[in-house]
Amino acid sequence: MGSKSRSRRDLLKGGALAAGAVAAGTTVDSLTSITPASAQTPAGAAPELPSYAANSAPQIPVSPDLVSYGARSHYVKSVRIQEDGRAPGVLARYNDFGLTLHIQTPLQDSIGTIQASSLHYCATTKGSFVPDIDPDHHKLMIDGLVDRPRIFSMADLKRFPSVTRFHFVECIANSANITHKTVQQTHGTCSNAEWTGVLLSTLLKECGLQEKATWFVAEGAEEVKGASTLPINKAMNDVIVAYGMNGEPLRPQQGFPVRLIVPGFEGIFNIKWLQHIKVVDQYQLNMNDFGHLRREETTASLGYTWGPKSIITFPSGTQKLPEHGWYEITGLAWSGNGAVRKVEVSTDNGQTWHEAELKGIPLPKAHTRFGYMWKWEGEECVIMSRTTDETGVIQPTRQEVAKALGVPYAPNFRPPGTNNSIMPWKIAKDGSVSNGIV
Ligand SMILES: Nc1nc2c(c(=O)[nH]1)N[C@H]1C(S)=C(S)[C@@H](COP(=O)(O)O)O[C@H]1N2
Ligand SMILES: [Mo]
Repeated sequence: MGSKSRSRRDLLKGGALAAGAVAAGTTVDSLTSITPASAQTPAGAAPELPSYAANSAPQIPVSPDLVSYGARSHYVKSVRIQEDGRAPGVLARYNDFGLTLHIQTPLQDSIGTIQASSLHYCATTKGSFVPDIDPDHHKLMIDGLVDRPRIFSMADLKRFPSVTRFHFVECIANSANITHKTVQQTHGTCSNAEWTGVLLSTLLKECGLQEKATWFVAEGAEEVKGASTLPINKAMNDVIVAYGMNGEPLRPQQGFPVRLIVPGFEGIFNIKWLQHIKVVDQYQLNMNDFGHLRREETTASLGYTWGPKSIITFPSGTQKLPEHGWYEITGLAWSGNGAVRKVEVSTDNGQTWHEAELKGIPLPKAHTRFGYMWKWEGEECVIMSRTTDETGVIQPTRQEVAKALGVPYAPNFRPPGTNNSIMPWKIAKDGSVSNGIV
């Protein structure tokens, strides 16, 4: 090794790499130990970097389409998939993409915390077609137990003070297919985005909420009118009537032109193509409530919130570690109770836990990316992560959930409501990763 490359190594050792590793609670011996052999510059040799000079190498032609609306590189292949049925390989109820059903986001390829709008998961409870709504003609009616029933146009909604917040949306069906192979199949019915809109509390104050109000029913504009009943205190807390997503209007599959974002609650409450909000004084069973949620009024709203949850996205099911050495175990953590306080990673099947580095400031009811630097020596092992949220609640193991419910534990155990249990991934001696439950 020439002195030039050694000094570069020392610089990196004392600098960015070492700092990152210390934050993650590990030590890095040298650059060689963390950098794959294939990525190192041979000593003394001038680096050969490909050139993309005009006329001599591939170029992306500038088309009017690319001028008006950009596109990702054709080298990037990550795509959503239609959710499998409960048995692997069996497609869920509606197998026509014209009818939206459960479409899962490719979490294994996710970067950072925001899901690109084109890759956001998508769910429609009763398999209706996506309505093609002209925003200039769309109306949102608020009536029921209010002093001044109102009908708002999209332009009306945009005249109120707006909020812009990051929140996850997660279908109750997420983690239902917990024994499937990939993280997209087991956890891909959850995404995080930046939502912009007006707080529902602002609109309800405008309409004059009456004292008897205890619940509200929110209804979509589509054929089957997805509707849910929600507690009025949630409406007055942090529910958003959202028209913006990731810097542009909502996508049709996400409820264009306007939807509810109900932070931390089960996905089904985030009513898309929002058309009608009726304020009422008793719990009502609607299309989405019936057969999906607990039907007993006093306990109904208690089970609406997602507990602390996390999932390792790399390395995850069907991926492969190419060689021994350093890797960043990374994934997403969130909680419907508030912000993530701590994420821990175990590489020995839950016997010992190490605090992971949180990437950025954890936001309430939103995804937080975590990372943990780990040196894999080729041993067979089980890796997993767990979240503690700001209320102090810790993500449970699957066995703990079964015990709390008083049912015997089996690998295919599925809790009846929200499933926020710890997900293990198994790493074999050859580096291949598989579902750690089965
Ligand atoms: N109008 C309407 N809103 C709806 C639904 C629906 O079927 N109709 N599905 C709900 C369900 S089950 C979920 S999980 C979320 C999914 O939101 P997304 O498709 O933007 O990911 O929307 C909810 N909002
Ligand atoms: Mo859902």
